[in-house]
Amino acid sequence: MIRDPETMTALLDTVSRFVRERLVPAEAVVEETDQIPPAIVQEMKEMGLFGLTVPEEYGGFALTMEEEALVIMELGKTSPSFRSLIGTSVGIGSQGIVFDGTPEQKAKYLPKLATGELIASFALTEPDAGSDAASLRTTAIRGTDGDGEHYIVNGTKRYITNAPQAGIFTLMARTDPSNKGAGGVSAFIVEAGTPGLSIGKIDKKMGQRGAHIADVIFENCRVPASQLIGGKEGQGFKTAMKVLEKGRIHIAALCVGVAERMLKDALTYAIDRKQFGQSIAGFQLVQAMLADSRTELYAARCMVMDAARKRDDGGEVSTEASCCKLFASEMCGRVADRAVQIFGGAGYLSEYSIERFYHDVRIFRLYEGTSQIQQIVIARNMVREHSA
Ligand code: COS
Repeated sequence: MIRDPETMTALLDTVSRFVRERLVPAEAVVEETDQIPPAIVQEMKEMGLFGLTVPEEYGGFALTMEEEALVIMELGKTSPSFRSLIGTSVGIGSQGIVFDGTPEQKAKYLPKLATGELIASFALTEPDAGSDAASLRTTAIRGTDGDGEHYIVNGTKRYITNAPQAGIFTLMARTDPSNKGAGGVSAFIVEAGTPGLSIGKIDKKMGQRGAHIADVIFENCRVPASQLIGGKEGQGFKTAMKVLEKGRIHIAALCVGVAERMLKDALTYAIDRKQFGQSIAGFQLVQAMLADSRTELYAARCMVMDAARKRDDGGEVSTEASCCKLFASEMCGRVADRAVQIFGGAGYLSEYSIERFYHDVRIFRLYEGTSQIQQIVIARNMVREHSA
């Protein structure tokens, strides 16, 4: 749903210009320094990009899913590290509060998230709980002392995007150790700097330099009871699943954006590059790679827009979100591979951006649910719907 086409066009133009004029020229610097230049982060804040999904009453743009997907596609046309900082905060990091937070929690955190004063992070995965998220072992045990009701949190979260930058973490922890399943899990807002919370070293990874992940370690970390999202125990896994469901459409939109950029670069290269006395874009075997990429990209874009509109209309989109994430992330991997092939030897050199994108996009098939998890969600829903 696009609420106001004129405002939306203006926003997309602004983001598109920012990507072209500020982010694309800074891609190499991010790669070299493993850091998004602070001046660019400041500009992102001033543009309101950290408030894309925050409700208007808390200072955000309150974008619909369709609008968010369009903005993320634009932001995808550059190094995905830029999107990682913004997207994790406006996406999985903050949406638990938007969906299920109490009015007090929303009033306290959402305005600061909207301005980017606070960056949000999502702490679900653990060393032994990845795809099987409900088996998480981090505990949050309720108690009372002279300072009131609180939870004592112990455990380690792994691969946590934005951990070093985060001002708050949406934490999933087990409040009922006797319940080893999803029903024993609750969600919390934990502020960075809370005694007992520490951040591990920044992990070295395959791509997306400048987007940082690290362990988040809780050692007898005392979290006030008021930080329990929604004020109800046992709801945390559902909050996480709702957040991830929306996140999967967001990531699929990102895959579309990045694939568009890679295909544009590959097409430009194919037209410029001369072999056997002509532009290689004139050779049918190269044309096949361009055409297959364009076709799959079109399909992914249509899927994302359809799922986003369905969600905006209040529809149940668990299956569609997983279909989008599965298809778009796999498509993006294929487009990256073909783009390297079109660039030939140049595609293997760091000098050309395609080498960087090839590494950057590999994570799309892994995070926010692997391709195999998406297949499981889709098939399970099919069986459930058939039985009903
Ligand atoms: N929206 C709302 N509730 C949902 C939901 C959704 N999209 N998906 C599941 N739930 C609810 C279920 O309805 C169920 O509630 P009830 O017990 O009241 O029926 C509860 O959550 C548990 O669901 P389920 O039984 O399906 O849980 P499983 O342990 O079988 O796990 C998968 C389901 C595998 C789909 C889940 O663990 C998953 O998504 N894993 C991947 C995690 C992931 O994406 N990690 C990336 C980390 S973030 S980068």
